[in-house]
Amino acid sequence: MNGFWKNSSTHLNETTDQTTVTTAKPPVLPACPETPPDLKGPLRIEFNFKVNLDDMRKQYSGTLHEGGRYKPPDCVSKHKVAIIIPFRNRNEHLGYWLYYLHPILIRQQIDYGVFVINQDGEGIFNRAKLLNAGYVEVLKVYDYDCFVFSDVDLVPLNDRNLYRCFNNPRHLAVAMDKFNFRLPYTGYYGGVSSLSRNQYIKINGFSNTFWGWGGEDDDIYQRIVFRGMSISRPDMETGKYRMIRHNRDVHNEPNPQNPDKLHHTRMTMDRDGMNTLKYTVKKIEKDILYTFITVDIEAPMK
Ligand code: UDH
Ligand code: MN
Repeated sequence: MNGFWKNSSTHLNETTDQTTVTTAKPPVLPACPETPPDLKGPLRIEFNFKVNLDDMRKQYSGTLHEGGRYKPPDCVSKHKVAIIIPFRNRNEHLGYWLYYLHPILIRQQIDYGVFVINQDGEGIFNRAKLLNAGYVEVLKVYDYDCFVFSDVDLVPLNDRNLYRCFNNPRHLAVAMDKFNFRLPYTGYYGGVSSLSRNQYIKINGFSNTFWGWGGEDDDIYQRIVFRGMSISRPDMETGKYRMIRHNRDVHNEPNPQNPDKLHHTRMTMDRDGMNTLKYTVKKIEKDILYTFITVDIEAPMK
């Protein structure tokens, strides 16, 4: 067990003739309610100010634990959730993400950690492979049973959109402002999604071979369907998101080979995924607000 007892403490028990030291048992906390009681519903989200991470570090020093981890203090959450963010060179977006998401996730009463998976080097970006590496790395930290995969630039507009796992793989970002708050197509699975450990294993994780922008989310969708699962989604009001405006990154151009690969998912998914994942951890940095894991995913230069 890797858990930490937030409330364990040592008491001095005074008796008349001697002082004895006993270790108090951790108090038995009730289970957290199925529906978190302090949710607000629709939220106001803006990206027109500067986030000060040092202020946030001070603000959260008594609430978050090293590495961006949290447990509700007065109830036991049954949702052990690793939030995994694919990343390279998006510090400003990460600031907003942390600023808005920590309070939301705390209100949702989940036992969570925030893990930023940073692609090392200047090679072509590979979102899905970073997510696979993140899955492996977070399980070395804690026995997470649920994985939320979130782009760094997506902030939910409603805190009733629960960052946890469901009976089927969940697609959370169903109504993004960039698609006029609509699902762009039925099989869309991009942006923010969640899978339980079993659901992830069932699909052999994600493909490692989608280099550059596009297609990897459709590949994941197909893996889910080919393994007989369906997609769970919040309603369109709850599933609203704002994406921070940005230009296309360097080394993440749309890859014309990616769409064609989708014809082969059924054939290749058993030999391209968590069972063939190869990467090296370069560095792990634990901040109070997040864990930052830099990985070398053997990216081609172009
Ligand atoms: N990401 C990075 N760094 C990169 C590339 C991608 O961190 O260099 C991550 C990040 O979490 C991002 C996610 O991968 O949110 C998805 O990449 P994206 O935001 O580029 O994907 P999106 O579909 O972009 O949002 C489409 C290109 C936008 C061009 C719009 C011009 N008007
Ligand atoms: Mn984006």
